[in-house]
This record gives sequence, C-alpha cells and structure tokens, in this order.
Amino acid sequence: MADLRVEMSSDKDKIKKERTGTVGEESPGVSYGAVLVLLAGSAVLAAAVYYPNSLIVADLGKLIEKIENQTNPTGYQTFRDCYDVHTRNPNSTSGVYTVYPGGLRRGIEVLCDMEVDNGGWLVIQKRTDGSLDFFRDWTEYQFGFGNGFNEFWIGNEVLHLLTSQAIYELRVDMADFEGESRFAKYKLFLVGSRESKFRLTVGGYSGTAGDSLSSHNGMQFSTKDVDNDLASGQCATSFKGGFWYSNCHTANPNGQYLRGEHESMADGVNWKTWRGYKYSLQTMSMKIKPL
Ligand SMILES: [Ca+2]
Repeated sequence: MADLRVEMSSDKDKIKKERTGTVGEESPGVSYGAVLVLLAGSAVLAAAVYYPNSLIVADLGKLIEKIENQTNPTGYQTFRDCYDVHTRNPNSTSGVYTVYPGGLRRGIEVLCDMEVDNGGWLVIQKRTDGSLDFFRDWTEYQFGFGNGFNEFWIGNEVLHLLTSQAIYELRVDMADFEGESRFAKYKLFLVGSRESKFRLTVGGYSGTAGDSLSSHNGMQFSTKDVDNDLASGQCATSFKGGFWYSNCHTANPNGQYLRGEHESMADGVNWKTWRGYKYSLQTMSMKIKPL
C-alpha cells in the first residue's frame, strides 16, 4: 500500500494512464471476446461480452446448463426474486419482500424497486446519506450489512445464489448533489462462488452514466483484509471500500461518502465516466432483474 501511495503522488499521470487503460472500450489490449447465445426459458439473449480468460466462459457454460435443466426441486411455488413478485402481482409497490433464491427454505428479506425501468428490480446495494460505514472486512461483505434498507450491501453469498438461478442484468442508478441523475445498465451480471472469490462477470453496457464497470469484468472481490486485486498494493485499503477491484477501479460504489467534490484521489462514491475520481455522488444503488 505504501508503494502504491508513493507511486500515486510521484507519477499521477502514469497512474491515470494506467487506469484509463483498464477501461475496455478505450483499451487496445483486450485480446479476445466471446459471443454467447443464451437460452433462458423462451427468451433469447445475444450478448457480446469480453472475457479475460476461458475460466469464466467455462463457469458460464455450467450455469447455462444448470438453468436449462432446472426444475423446481422443492415442489412449491415461491418468489425467487423481485421480478417474480412483480410478475405475479403487477400492482405491487416498492418495498421489502421475502424471496427464496436458490431454493432457500426460510427465505431472505430484500428491497424491491417496482418503479424504475418497468419495475421488478431487486436492490443489492444502496447509498443514500452516508449514515453507514462501508469500509468493512471480507466477512461483512460476504454476508452483507446495512441499517435496514436505507444503506446496505446485500452480501456476496446471496449475490452468488441470486445470479446463479437465471441470467441477470444489472442497473446502477446514481445522482449528484446538483440534482442530476444518470444510470448504467449491463445485459449480464454474474457473481461467482466463494471458491472463485466471488468473481464478477459483467458486460453489455447501455445507459447515460457511461461505462465505468466493464473494466471490472473478471475481477475477484477484495476488502481491506483480503487482497484479490491486480495492483501491487491494496486497492480496498487505498480507496476505502470493498469491491471487484482490478488495478484499481473506474467505479467505487462502496467508497467513502464524501459529499460531492473531494481533494483525495478516487476514494469516494465515484463513477469515473460521469463525475470522475474526485466527486462522491449523493446516491447510488445497484439492482438486478432476470432476463
Ligand atoms: Ca494487490
């Protein structure tokens, strides 16, 4: 970490260049991509996503196989996610519902957004007012934390369960302190198991905030006490969050709540392609919905 800080202060331009290089669309270094045609129920998804290694493709292949062969092992009807809630009752309003991802028997309470983008979104992360500390350790990110559903992280284990039961898309909504809001949407969002260190698969951007997440595709999760990033230092410690850091980030949804412009480098609730590395957004929320 000390190395990284020295590097940052002595050669900011170099670091900036390296960071920029992590953005897929700006990088000439992406060596190959894969086009996958996924069949999920009657829906057909054609997604073109860059994969950094064949391991992810193999993981995804196993998942597709599992979904195609999926039956209802428990034999009873339950809500798998907020989309199920919304589908069975289109009049349902935004709020807390119990869902049973991956065949959980007792279920978990989750926050559903039934308004934005046709509703049916399950909120997995939320920043609202800075009332909650997000600079937490591996176990806390693994199992989730929050103060009710005002600010929270749903937990990596649940994220894996949820995104393993269908093909999910991700939507990130955000707003600054000047009353502007933007969103970023990804056609594919998948979180691996704890054995893979909750590896992220994400791609297929559309939206108004710019693509600050595709550069994190293929990354493992890192926290202040568990370093799985691609940097020589510790990204989670340097940028004060827990995330799928690479070397290090272009988005820091779980960074410090710094309330707008800040002098420090990239350690706020940052979304690089919209307000950059020195502006901490007022609100940010990540939500998922099956295709
Ligand atoms: Ca490292």
